[in-house]
Amino acid sequence: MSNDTKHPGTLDAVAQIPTSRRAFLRTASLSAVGAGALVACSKGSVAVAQKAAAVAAPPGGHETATVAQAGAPVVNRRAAADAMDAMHEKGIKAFPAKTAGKGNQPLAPKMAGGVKVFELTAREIQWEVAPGQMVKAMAYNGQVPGPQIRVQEGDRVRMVVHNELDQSTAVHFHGLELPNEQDGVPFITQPPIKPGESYIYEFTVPVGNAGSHMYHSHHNAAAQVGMGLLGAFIVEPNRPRAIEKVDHDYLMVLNDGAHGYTLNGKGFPATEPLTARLGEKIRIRFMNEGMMIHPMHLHGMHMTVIDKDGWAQPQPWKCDTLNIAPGERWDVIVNCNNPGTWAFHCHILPHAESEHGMFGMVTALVVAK
Ligand SMILES: [Cu+2]
Repeated sequence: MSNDTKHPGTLDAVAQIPTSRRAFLRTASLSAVGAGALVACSKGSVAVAQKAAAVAAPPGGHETATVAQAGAPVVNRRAAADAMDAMHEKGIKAFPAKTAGKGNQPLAPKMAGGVKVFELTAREIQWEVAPGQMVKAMAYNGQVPGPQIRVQEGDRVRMVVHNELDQSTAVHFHGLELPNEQDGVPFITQPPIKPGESYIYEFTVPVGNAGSHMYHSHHNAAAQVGMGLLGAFIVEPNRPRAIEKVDHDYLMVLNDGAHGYTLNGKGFPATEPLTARLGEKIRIRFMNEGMMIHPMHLHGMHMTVIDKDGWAQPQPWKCDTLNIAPGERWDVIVNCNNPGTWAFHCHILPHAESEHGMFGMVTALVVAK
């Protein structure tokens, strides 16, 4: 009978269990995990596990049945489930967890003769990406994402950039259709900004170029953007559409570099929930500063997509899962008509959940009655 648990399918299933799951099973104090228990954790081999359990279970004791093998230690499946569930519950109960530092803070410009002047200082910092988890970051003005810049179509803007990093950098204004020399790409449109140097960009935001744009490093960018040199550059339209009139305007900047999977610079449970009252309309500006796609899925309500990369869609369209590719910005409206706390997460599940519970690209939309 123990042959059942040595079926080739069983071994395949065990081989597919990621290292971290095996680590979990060890740390869950399961006395010498037998093949039967591993199978029980693997969806693909449920039938095999059930068969093994049925064989080993005492009559009427299915709920807390132990899986036994000749010569193998006994494992309590219920205890294993409880241990895993406790980790999941702990994460949810901690949400939203307080951490030091907050990104996306609005940066007020200084006015200089009709020009809106913004100052950015790039510097290496320590950043608390999740509770107690400090990481090395490169940040504008000490924030990840960098400060939120909001201007209007037609504004004259001056960006003063100070480089206090140990490496050169440059700033690209992603989505803005600027004169070539303001594009921020070293050796194509400008020299790199060396450590200790400052550089000034100045341009007029084109009329007709409103929407959710970004600014980020365009030098050693996989590392620099991955470590936090990025931010939102939002251009308000001169003539807003009726559909843009909302009660809350939320930013959701996605990243997947050195800090893991993050929303607005934090991983769950340190992510911030979106909140609204029943009947309110919210706008969410998704921006992907990472290197992977992230299909963002909202539970309980649909999203109405209005803009892609700042450009109005020919017609608003609806979805509940919206794929955000690197470099893309998508603007959606949610009519918050379903009360409750709704999970809101990337649906590439290894970006959001493990046997230890939820992490990374998970937040919630809380609709209060
Ligand atoms: Cu993802």
